[in-house]
Amino acid sequence: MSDGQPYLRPAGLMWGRDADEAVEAGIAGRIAGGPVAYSMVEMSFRHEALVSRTWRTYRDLSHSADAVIGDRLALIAATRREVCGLDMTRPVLMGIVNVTPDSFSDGGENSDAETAVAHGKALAAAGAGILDVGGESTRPGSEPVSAEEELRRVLPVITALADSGHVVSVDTRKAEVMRAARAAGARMINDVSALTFDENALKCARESGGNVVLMHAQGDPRTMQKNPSYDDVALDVFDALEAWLVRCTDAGIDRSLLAADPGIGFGKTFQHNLELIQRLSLFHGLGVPLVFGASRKAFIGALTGEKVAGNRASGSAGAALSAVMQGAQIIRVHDVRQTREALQVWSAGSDPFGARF
Ligand code: 8Y4
Repeated sequence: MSDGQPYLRPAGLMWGRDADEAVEAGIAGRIAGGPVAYSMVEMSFRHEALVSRTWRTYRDLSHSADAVIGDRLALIAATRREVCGLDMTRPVLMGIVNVTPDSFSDGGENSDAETAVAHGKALAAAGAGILDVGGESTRPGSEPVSAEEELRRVLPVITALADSGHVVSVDTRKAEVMRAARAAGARMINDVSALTFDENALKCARESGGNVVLMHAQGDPRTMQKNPSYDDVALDVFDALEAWLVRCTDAGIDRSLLAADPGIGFGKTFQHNLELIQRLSLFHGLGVPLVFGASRKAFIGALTGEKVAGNRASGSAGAALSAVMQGAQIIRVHDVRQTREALQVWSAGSDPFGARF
């Protein structure tokens, strides 16, 4: 959007009871049919590499005669379709199940798989609605693995968890892994390259007929943290996600099967990550469920001084809370129990007569 069209970011956010009452009073609009409402809108305009911003009340903007603005407000408002049979009008936790050698000590033949399955079941019991199973590390600087090795790691875990009735997503960039994972019972593809890494991924995702998470990354995991650069990080990520959504729908994937994720930490500096969190509600203008993953990432350690990733549960819960307050629908976390508890207590105080988490 370089031709003077505005980007609309819902602001002046309310959650739970205040949201209901402000919508009822006609001074706020609901986001995605969910627990959040907004009373103000920040409008951003691009001028080459520069951005100007201005503020409107929701009330004023909702009476705009401009069709572009009306269309964008409608995308923000529309109730999202279910994802893997899960209602998107309340936040869902996606529990992380890593099946990489660095995530478990290698004992015997199947010990990695058995440990991962047990871990996944514990995350589901702790409150995860989706289990995200991945066999390739995409940490900054990590090396790619072969499809054979990735399949060897994730397939037994996906099969066991899906057969036990859990909703499983597969975290992969490879079409071959997507196809086999779907056949083994995975209901969603979570691709940190937004179906751009593997030339067969787009076709494979369409044929699978399942949900797909398109995550934004600048560069590939090996080099992405070298020198991340944007004109305006939130607007640039928005445009990239919009372009990838169009690429998917052009390839025949139903838009209601797609979700979008700004990709915290993937080709972003510390400052970029914070700005993406601050402006997260912008991405509701894409009209699809938002996935958000900040769990244990380096910027949390930088903020709290906690160098050990496994000790970042409370800091990560703070990030999750920020995302849920802004209406993000799916929160990808390692520490499901701690995140669920933090959100439960906070949401009860925001919604004393309801239960929207
Ligand atoms: C410690 C632990 C430090 C983990 C860094 C990390 C996302 C994702 C990843 C995300 C979606 C990670 C697969 C990176 N992050 N998928 N995957 N969104 N949709 N790093 O943010 O967890 S892996």
